[in-house]
Amino acid sequence: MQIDFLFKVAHDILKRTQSVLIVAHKKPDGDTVGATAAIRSWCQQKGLAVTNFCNDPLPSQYFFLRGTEKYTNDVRVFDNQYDVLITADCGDLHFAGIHEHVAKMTAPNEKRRPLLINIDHHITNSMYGDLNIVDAHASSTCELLHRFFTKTGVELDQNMATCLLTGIITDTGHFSNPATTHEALETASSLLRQGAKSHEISRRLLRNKSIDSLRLWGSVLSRLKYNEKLGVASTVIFNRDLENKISEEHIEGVSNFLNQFLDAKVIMVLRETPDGKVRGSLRSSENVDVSQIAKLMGGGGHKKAAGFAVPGRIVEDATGWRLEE
Ligand SMILES: [Mn+2]
Repeated sequence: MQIDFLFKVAHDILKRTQSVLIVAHKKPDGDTVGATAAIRSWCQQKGLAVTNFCNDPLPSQYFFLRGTEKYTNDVRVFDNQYDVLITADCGDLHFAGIHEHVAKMTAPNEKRRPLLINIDHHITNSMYGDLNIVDAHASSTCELLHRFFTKTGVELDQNMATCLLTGIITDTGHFSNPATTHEALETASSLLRQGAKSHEISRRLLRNKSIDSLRLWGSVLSRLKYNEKLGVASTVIFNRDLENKISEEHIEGVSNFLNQFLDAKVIMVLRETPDGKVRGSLRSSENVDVSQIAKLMGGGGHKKAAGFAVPGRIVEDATGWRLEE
């Protein structure tokens, strides 16, 4: 099978590599963090010089995974030279937040050009790498990475197993959404055998809400609207909600939460951002391909989970929400 061949090529390349830059996507989630932290551990075991970059600071809930405190968002790391650049869980380089930096590194006549390995499971992946290890059937990048490690004979230590399980648990919504395939469960099971700390993951990812953030969730939930004809449930988060010491990371997960507890065809959470944009987060549990809706808005993602960002703000009217320039 082709992907096994790609695994072998990537493994051979990394055998001959001395320095690696590993990139997690903007607004990092458990899958991109788990995958990049596992790759970091493995590269360090092999004695490589490793740098981990993420455009946004990592939410502190991930600091239990080894090496995550070393991630940097200092773009000067792109001034250095690397043999290989690996992106994990990044559908495209804009989503990764490194489009301009990579364009510079790969400009014609540029001698620093690293080899770009793209490992991902987004159906909308733009295949931007020199090597594209992309499988849209995988529940998570971490599941795909586990296959890579298994097929190439890499032994996982307890930390690596915990990193990979974090990604699977995140992208399957704690084994509740349609990404919960038998492969996802088999991978999780084998990771548990390899020592992954599942209780610790649940504690760090779930039981981490403050009273203030739960109150905010309360007001966001109280704005829920339901369009019966379309089967769309929606709610909004305004910029003013985020005043008073509540940081962005506390409202992550509202759309997943609704998807878990509400029987609607499509769930849409619109959220104003401080830089004058509206970010849409779409989820579906039925046969609606929300990545198509996201694409119409200039975004992307998976069939069951997708998103977009457009300039503007949210205005409430009699029938629902409207986006205004
Ligand atoms: Mn993912």
